[in-house]
This record gives sequence, structure tokens and C-alpha cells, in this order.
Amino acid sequence: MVQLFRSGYELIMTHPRFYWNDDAEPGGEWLRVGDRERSTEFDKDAIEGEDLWTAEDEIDPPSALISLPGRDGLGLGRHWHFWGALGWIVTGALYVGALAVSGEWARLIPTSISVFPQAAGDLITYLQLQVPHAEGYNALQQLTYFGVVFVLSPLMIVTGVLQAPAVRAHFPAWFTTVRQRARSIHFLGLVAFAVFAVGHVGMVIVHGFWSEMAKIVLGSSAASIDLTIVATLLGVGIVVGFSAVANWASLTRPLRTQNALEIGLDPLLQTFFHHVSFVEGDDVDEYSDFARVNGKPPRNDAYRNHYENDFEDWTITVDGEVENELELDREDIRTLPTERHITRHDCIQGWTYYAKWGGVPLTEIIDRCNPHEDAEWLVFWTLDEKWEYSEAGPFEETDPEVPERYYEAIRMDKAREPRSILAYEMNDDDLPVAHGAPYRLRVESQLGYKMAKWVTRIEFVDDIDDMGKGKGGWRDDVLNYFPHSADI
Ligand SMILES: Nc1nc2c(c(=O)[nH]1)N[C@H]1C(S)=C(S)[C@@H](COP(=O)(O)O)O[C@H]1N2
Ligand SMILES: [Mo]
Repeated sequence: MVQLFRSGYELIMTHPRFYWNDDAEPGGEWLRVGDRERSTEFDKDAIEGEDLWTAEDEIDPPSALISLPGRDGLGLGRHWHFWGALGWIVTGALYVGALAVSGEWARLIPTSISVFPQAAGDLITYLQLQVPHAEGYNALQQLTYFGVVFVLSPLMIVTGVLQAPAVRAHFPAWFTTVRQRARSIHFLGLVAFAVFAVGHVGMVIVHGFWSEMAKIVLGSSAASIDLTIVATLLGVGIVVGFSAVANWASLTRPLRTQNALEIGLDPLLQTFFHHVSFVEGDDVDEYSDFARVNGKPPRNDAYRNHYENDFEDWTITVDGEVENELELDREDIRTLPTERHITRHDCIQGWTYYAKWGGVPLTEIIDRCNPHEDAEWLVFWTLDEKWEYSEAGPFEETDPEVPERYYEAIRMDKAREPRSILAYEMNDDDLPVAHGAPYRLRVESQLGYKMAKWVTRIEFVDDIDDMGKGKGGWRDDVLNYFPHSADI
């Protein structure tokens, strides 16, 4: 639970605002931490500008004392959160199973409606600063434990899973256009768990700290007090020590920590969330008034020249493990079939918006270049030098393993989904500079960071192990995002 709280806090602070609907409009949040409201009126076709801001400017990096890993570590925060969730679900399943087979369930599950008036009576007793008399749990305890185990916990699992873009891609819209609601309720669940934890420890103190601790850690109030103290301190020590080691490893050795945490987890996420099936049809009828941006427009001469030339001579190079290399100019791409759809954009940070996209389905390109049988990945290379990240110096100086330009790799099965397109239209207009003009990738079952903007080249490769740090993309390499299972 401590791991879930701490990593969850990291995930919240990466977009510390909560909304009730998936337009996630700036200013429309019901709860916001920090005072970073910005105008939505900036020019999306400007190549640079004073008032251009991205969602990364809204991050409030938390302290590593509270957060896991702290200091703006969303990528590893997610790894820890998913591992925490896995451990918590396995523990919970064993607990509920043990309750069922041992007959102890009767302690938790109320069997009579009279539990409510009794619980009210218990509450009054507590408020009079007295402890209610009861065999085993009193009615208030029973109701609380029942609520935590059988209502709150399943709610946290459901609202956690509902935030994955993969879920939206595989279920009908009425069920899934609720990412902000799920995120908000998930947060309120966290608050409920925190209130429960504080209340629970408070009650342990009220009922007699060491005798209650003896029941909790050793199973009997008659156990020796010395043994209870040792077992309690040991338990607390393990949690604190584990937290310290987890923070230290994440902050000083992020790549090794990422590799270690991927073991088991990445295959598991792929199994549950990575499928080719796709629900057809639009999610909603209308697109959002405002779409957030992530990644600032390139500032290099190559991009600037194209920009000044209205992108007339921009081409898409298709090469790598293919039979026919292609060089597609504007004319070529406009004569290929067009796919248009309105769908939700899901950033890993937690914000969303609806937009209408138009462009050429990747299958059209794949069928024309005829990739070799072993070509498993499509790598999208861009003109984006990520200048806003290179204040410390060019990447080849600070970290020679990071490619100079933003890139993201997509698996063949994802590329072949009907709504995977190389987009050149947004909201019935030309794609704006801020959103990736003249071409950007859309893969609607994945998170935003996979959808490279300002694309110039599609390279087909057998595997991605030798590219960059081998994580399958710029943000995957640099920010420790999940490499293969970007569907959650
Ligand atoms: N070249 C490039 N593409 C990029 C990024 C970037 O920084 N550079 N950011 C990604 C992230 S994290 C997100 S959420 C989406 C945001 O798309 P939008 O700016 O069109 O809303 O773009 C993705 N594509
Ligand atoms: Mo993102």
C-alpha cells in the first residue's frame, strides 16, 4: 500500500489536476494543485512563441521523500505502481480466498440489516470517547472492513484499468469515454484509503496499541509484548527500507531499475492489453475546443526551411527491411486513400482531448513497400531535436546512447489496425505545426508518446534492441516509459 500511495502520488503530480470529462479543458478541472493556468489562445501554427506551452510545463515534480521515484519520474513511477498493484491484487486474492475457505468471512460480511443501526450506535459510543463492547469486530468495524475489501478495492482495480487506452480501443464508447472520471474516482479512492489507514491506526491506539498490534502481527493479544515490539519494528523497518532502496535505485540507476522492473511485468501487460481487435466507429461526435500539446516544434534549420516553404517539398522516406523503398511526396500521399475519425488522445501524463484526424492508413504504405517477413517494427523518425530537453547540452554529449532526433517504434500489429494513420489533417483543417505538421502518427490504441510528430521517415526493422537504449523510442529511452506495452 505504501508503494502504491507513493508511486500514485508521482502519477498525480505529473498532471496535478482532475476533471469530470475527457475534454480535460484547462480551467475546467474540479481540483488543481499549483497555480499554472495558461491561456489556451496561443497560435498553434507558430514555430516559436512566447505563450506556447506544453503539458510538460504543468508538471509539479514531487519530492522523493513523499513520492516514488520523485523528481518528475513518471516512467518509473508507473513501473512501481503496476508492480505495487500486482502485489496488492495477489495479496488481496489470497486474503479473500482464505476468508472464504476458513469461514472467517462471517467476521467481515454483515448478515443482517441491523448492522446499520448498530454501527450508528458504535459511532456514537466512539464519539463519546468510549470503546464499544463487542465479540470480535463491532458493527462499525465490520461495515468499514467490508467496504474496504469488497467495495473500495474492486473500485480501485476497475478505475485503474479503465484509464488504459487499450480498454477504450476494445470496448464500446459508452463504457470507455470515462478516462477522467476513472482518474478522478481513482484519486478519491486513494483519499478514502488514506482516511481508512489513519482511522485504522487511530483505532488501534484507542483500543490499546500493543495488545492490538499483538493481534495484528502475531495473531493473539496474549503474545509477548517484546516479541510484538520486535515484529512491529521489523515490519515498519522493511517498508521504510524498501522505500529508500526503491527511490535510490530509481534516481541513481534508472535504466537498470527499469530493466529489472520490466521483467515479468511487460509480458503480462502485453498479454492483457495488447490485442489487434478494434471496435470500429467514432467514439464521440464532436472534438474538443482545445487540445493540449506535448513536445515543442523543432527549431533546427531543416524544419524551419520546410516551414517557410509551406512543407511543399517534405517527403516521407520508407526504408529498412522492405522490398521496395519509397520516397513519398505530398502528391503521392494525398492520392492514397484517406481515413478520418474522431477519437480521444490519451497522454501518459493523464490528460486527454478529442480530435478529428485524417490521413493515410499505414496499411496502404505497408502494402506498397512490401516489408520482409521478419520486419516486426515500424520506426518513425522525425525532425524533432527535442531542444527543450537539451539545455544541459546536445544529447550526444550528455548521453551518447540517446538518438539525436525524436523517434518511436510501433509493432506491425498496431500499425495494421484500421485507425493507425499517418495524419495530415486535424479537426477538418491542415495539421497545425504544434501538433506535428506536416505529418504525425496516430495509433488510437496506444498512449500519446508513441505518436511521433514531424515525421520524415518510416524505417522497418526486425527488432529495436540496438536502437537508442533499446526501449523503442525517445521517451521510452530517456524517460523510462514502457517499451512494448504502450496500451496502458
Ligand atoms: N516529435 C515528437 N512527437 C511527439 C512528442 C514529442 O515530444 N516529439 N510528444 C508525444 C507526446 S508525449 C504526446 S502526448 C503527443 C501529444 O500530441 P499533441 O501535441 O498533438 O497533442 O505527441 C507525441 N509525439
Ligand atoms: Mo504524452
